[in-house]
Amino acid sequence: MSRFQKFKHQTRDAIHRGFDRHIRLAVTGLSGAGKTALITGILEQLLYANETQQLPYFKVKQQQRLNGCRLHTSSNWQVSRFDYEGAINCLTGDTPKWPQSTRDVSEIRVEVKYQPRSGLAGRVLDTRRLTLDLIDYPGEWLLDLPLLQLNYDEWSQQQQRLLNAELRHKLASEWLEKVNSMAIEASEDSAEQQLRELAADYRAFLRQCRSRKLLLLQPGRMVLPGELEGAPVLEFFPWPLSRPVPDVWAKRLQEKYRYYQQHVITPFYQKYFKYFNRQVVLVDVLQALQNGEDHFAELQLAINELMKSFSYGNNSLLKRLFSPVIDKVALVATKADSIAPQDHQKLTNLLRLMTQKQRQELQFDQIPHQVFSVAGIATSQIKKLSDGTTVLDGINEQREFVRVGAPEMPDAIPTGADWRRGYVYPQFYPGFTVQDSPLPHIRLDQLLEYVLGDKLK
Ligand SMILES: Nc1nc2c(ncn2[C@@H]2O[C@H](COP(=O)(O)OP(=O)(O)OP(=O)(O)O)[C@@H](O)[C@H]2O)c(=O)[nH]1
Ligand SMILES: [Mg+2]
Repeated sequence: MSRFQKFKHQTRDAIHRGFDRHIRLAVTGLSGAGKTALITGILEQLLYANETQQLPYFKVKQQQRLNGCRLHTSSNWQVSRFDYEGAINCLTGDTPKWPQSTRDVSEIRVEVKYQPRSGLAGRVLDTRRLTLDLIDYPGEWLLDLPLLQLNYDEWSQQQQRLLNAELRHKLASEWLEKVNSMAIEASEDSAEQQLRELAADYRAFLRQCRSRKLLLLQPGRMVLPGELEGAPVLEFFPWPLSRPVPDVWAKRLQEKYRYYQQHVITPFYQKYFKYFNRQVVLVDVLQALQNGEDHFAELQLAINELMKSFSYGNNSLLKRLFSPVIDKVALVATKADSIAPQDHQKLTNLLRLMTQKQRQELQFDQIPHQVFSVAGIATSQIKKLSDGTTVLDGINEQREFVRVGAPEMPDAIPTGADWRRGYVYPQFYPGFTVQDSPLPHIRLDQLLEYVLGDKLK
């Protein structure tokens, strides 16, 4: 992009922000939380808004003031466009499947053209435009953001606390033993070689954690390196023992950690995360219930850490022009189509309980926030059988029809006996064809109204 074009783009973005018509929505969620599916669902509903009866709560559509929506490449020309068409092809192809886990960053811009509600603005201007920017990225990389606020020692202490949990400790045992027993070499070259070896083992441990569905895995690039595969910047690890780091290692580990903060996390944060002004925090509560107590606790910790990485505040005009802050937050439990509709309220309540601390802080800062249960792409159908039981019909990975009884949904955070009994939720697969567009969803209209509605008046 030429300097002039870039200036033009930036000026236009600043003007839109100034007139309150530019939303950069942070879709925040760990790997597998449902970011890509939700973004696809949002785009699908917006593009088809005027041709569907699926959006009863999206007022601009209900009041027949929506002219339409159009997709554009984002103003950041160095980033790939979010492959909405590819995602829909996946979901509706010959063998429908979920889009793959995201491997890199992509962005997309939606232009929403609408008529203002009657009143002065309605008479003076015929149509207005709202731009909505959405960014998709690998969930693994999100967990690097909290590291920006921790030095190496603080990070190590946090990781040591995590290693006390039974499952992690078991998975780390070989690595811990190796760190503990390695004879420290005096020469710098040998020390470097030792750290490289221990970092490779730490990475193998992180990957094992991942395959056991643990969530708080840092540094994120070790789990999914992208273009950093094999780069020396990844040759570090948190110090896991209670005795201090040997001197010859300490300097190197701290240096690498700082380098990672400055050259990997900071640019990622500055490029994508700094300018958000609205946020949707996606949480896969059902998966965490199914995976058990340790996972559930890690998920709560991860949400807490993540939300510390964003700036919340009152988005005054001045702030909006120069350094936008998040002025509204939706906390969203995803994949609500995996349970019966009469249990959605319980799912919402559970997320409310899980995020009590974060909500109190938002409340204190007077940031509007609300909790939802949604499905970006709804894959099941609810049926009431003649004997009164409720079942969910869907398709499994082998594309076979499956019918399951409504799974149990706790209405409070489970306790010891509940965890021992455990929870199981169906994992449905998409079974759509191109004729099914707009694809079904659950409560995306309420979410859209909450996130965009006040800007579409
Ligand atoms: N039933 C149901 N399953 C969903 C829904 N959204 C996502 N899933 C499931 O969750 C998986 C992960 O969803 P993604 O949207 O890829 O998650 P993500 O947050 O983008 O994950 P990363 O790209 O790895 O960061 C999908 O492959 C589906 O199996 C939904 O609305 N309903
Ligand atoms: Mg994704």
